[in-house]
Amino acid sequence: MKLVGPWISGYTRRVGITLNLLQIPFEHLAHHAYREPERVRVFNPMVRVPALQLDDGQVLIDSHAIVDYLDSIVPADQRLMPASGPERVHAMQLVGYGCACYDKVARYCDELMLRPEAHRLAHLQAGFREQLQSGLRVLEAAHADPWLLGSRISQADIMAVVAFQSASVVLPRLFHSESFPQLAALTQQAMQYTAFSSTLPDLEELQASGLIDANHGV
Ligand SMILES: N[C@@H](CCC(=O)N[C@@H](CS)C(=O)NCC(=O)O)C(=O)O
Repeated sequence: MKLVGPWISGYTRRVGITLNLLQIPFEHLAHHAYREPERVRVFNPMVRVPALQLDDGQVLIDSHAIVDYLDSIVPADQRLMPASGPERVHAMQLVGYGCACYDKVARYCDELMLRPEAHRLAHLQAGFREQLQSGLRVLEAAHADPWLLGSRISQADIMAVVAFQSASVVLPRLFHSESFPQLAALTQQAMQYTAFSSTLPDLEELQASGLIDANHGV
């Protein structure tokens, strides 16, 4: 399989962590949708990542569809989402908040990277920050013992960690271990796993994207 997209894309990172946790071998093509559109277009005419090319050449897009597919090809006891019932509903709620939070980080970043400062809308940026804070508070209140669904790691943990880490890099003064101690502890726990630590975007990648300056943080 080939996973297309850089780790700076939280949705690509979600798929990379999932592939790693499920021990599915893959080739990583870190093509960036904005910086290398022609390379991404080969896999997705909409020039969006992540895209996952299967060994038979078919391509799946959208992290939701991709992780659902990946769960379907591993034995039931390894899956990262509960199959049914109240546990699945709870997991879907948490994954929904994790994705929505990451979405706000991504939109905030798009504003920073793509729109010249003079044209940025302060109320839009403030709105993203408030929405992000509200969403992360929901995840902070979801008790992780040791993981959000209990004894086993799940998609809820993956997306909560991806969203919190991204928020704390982009807006470090708002999102840190004192304001969100539970999410910080969950992140620290997850980072013990190579699946998470090996997919962390490096500082140079973040600086090249214009998201953080040399002082690390905006
Ligand atoms: N719902 C999609 C969102 C994918 C997404 O927003 N990808 C971003 C990078 S994180 C991207 O490629 N943006 C370029 C674009 O959509 O034009 C998913 O879960 O995969």
